[in-house]
Amino acid sequence: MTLTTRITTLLDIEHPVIQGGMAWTATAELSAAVSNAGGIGVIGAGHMPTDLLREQIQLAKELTDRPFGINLMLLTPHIDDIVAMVLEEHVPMVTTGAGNPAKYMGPLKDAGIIVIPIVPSVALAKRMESIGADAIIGEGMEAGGHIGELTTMVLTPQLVDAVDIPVIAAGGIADGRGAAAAFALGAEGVQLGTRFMCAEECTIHPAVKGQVLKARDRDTIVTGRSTGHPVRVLKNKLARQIMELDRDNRPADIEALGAGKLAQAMRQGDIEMGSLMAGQSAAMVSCIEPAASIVEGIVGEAEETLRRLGAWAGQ
Ligand code: TUI
Repeated sequence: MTLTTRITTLLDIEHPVIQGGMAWTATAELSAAVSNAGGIGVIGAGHMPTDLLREQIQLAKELTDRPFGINLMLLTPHIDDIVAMVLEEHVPMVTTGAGNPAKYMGPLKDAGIIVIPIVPSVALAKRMESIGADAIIGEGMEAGGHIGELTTMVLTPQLVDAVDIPVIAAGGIADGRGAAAAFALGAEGVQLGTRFMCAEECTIHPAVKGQVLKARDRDTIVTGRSTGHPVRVLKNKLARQIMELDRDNRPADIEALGAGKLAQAMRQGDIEMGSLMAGQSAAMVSCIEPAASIVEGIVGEAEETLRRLGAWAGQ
């Protein structure tokens, strides 16, 4: 069995497995490794300076001949510069997060770039289809980082019913069983972020990988609801401080306290006062292994699950 879908055809990849474009986490090394394994890696732009991101793109091009992507984080103040650079670099694909990418759709499409917006709702998905998105990623609130309000289980089938372009499911998927479930809901691809944090090629600080490996079912929390940009993180001292500010409805203080904290965790390894963005599926990540093993494991387990269900239903 091979999991061939409109997503594998669109992106010219072997497996419908997308690695989430996590800021300060999904670097060129990780993304190239996922692409080389037959999925597609996505470098997280986040708030990264434009020149540094350009170097990451150039490094990814050296490390893989296969397609890879960039995630554009639309809340970053210098997003116009980043998009201009991405157009120059002829990146094969972009995903967008944390906003509406309408302003950039025309230029990106004109440059021949495949555009896949991440959406938390049906309304935004329909809008993205109407302005020319090639596919959409529906991200449930099980995911790490900035999230919407719906779960993957209810968002995915509604997106599949609402649009004709292919839907990729994200949020809460960490293995082949989750991928098979997403395919059952009508998704044609899956995006995983948290699971890839513990890939060998992921360059985040080992202390953060340790926290993901240690995480249990209730170890994430959604902080910053009062800011209008809720963020799921692993519980730590910073998360507790932000929760207190949330309770006192002090969004400006949360923005100030949160500034730079993602890099502080992922690059410097500050697991107490850094922002440990990760999804609920952290509890399902149990070892550090090469990205290729992760991709192959997910695909193999998804195929096995689908075969088992097929045999069961056929009885
Ligand atoms: O973007 C993400 N995850 C992220 S971005 C990020 S950086 C950040 N840090 C602090 C506060 C806010 C952001 C960390 N993690 N995932 C994709 C995603 N996009 N999830 C939800 C959305 C989204 C939300 C609203 C997409 C569009 C949207 O549209 C609102 C509108 O303008 O219509």
